[in-house]
Amino acid sequence: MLSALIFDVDGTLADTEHAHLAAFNAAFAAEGLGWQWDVPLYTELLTVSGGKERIRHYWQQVNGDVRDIDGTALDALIDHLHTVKTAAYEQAVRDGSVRLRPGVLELLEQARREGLTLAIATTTSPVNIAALLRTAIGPDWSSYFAVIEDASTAPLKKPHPQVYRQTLQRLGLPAAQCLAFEDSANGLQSALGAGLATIVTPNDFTAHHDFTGALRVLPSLAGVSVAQLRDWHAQARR
Ligand code: XBP
Ligand code: MG
Repeated sequence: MLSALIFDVDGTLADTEHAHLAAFNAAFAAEGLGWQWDVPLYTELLTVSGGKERIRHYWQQVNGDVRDIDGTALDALIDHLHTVKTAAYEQAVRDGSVRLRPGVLELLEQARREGLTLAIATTTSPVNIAALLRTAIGPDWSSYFAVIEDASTAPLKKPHPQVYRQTLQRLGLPAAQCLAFEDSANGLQSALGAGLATIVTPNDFTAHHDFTGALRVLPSLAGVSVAQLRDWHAQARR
């Protein structure tokens, strides 16, 4: 029996990564770092989940073995850059620069009407979720989701399964009664690691990823009904 749908945020509920990329670059410019990430580089960097982890990964790439600042100074720089970036991203989302992907809102609404439980399992920051969904769904957006696990509650980032395991634990449901929705290989591995059948809707940043193990790989959730999900879920359980 299908009881709950668990959604990733970035790239799945909405194509957010272009806005994240612009926000990272705005933060680097504001700090005079002379860093400018382009789409090909960001596509690579997205294999590192988590904005802070991504900045640290890039710092180590460009600084190689140079240890010109000690660990605490680097931590402080990364935290500051990420704070500036998150504020820039929030503003961009508030300005309406990010839309939910096709079929997402319809599916969320239909799932609620049919009594399915909804949850979020993401590596992004909580402020980003609120900014995106307040704009896309409205002020009552959080009432849609029984459980939200994010970067503030699950520090081990995807592909680690922690965020999905904690979501299932808080839902009080076995993985077998749920479906996960993801856009990336890291996300798929994280959901599979928690035992979840997973539907993948790739985007421009992740179309080339390996989605072996996905229950379905779809261009989007447009036209996907709860009945269809129940059918796919039942097939997966056979
Ligand atoms: C995608 C991520 C996040 C975003 C940036 O999250 O890995 O790091 O790219 O957001 P999801 P932060 O699990 O929703 O696909 O800078 O807040 O990390
Ligand atoms: Mg994602």
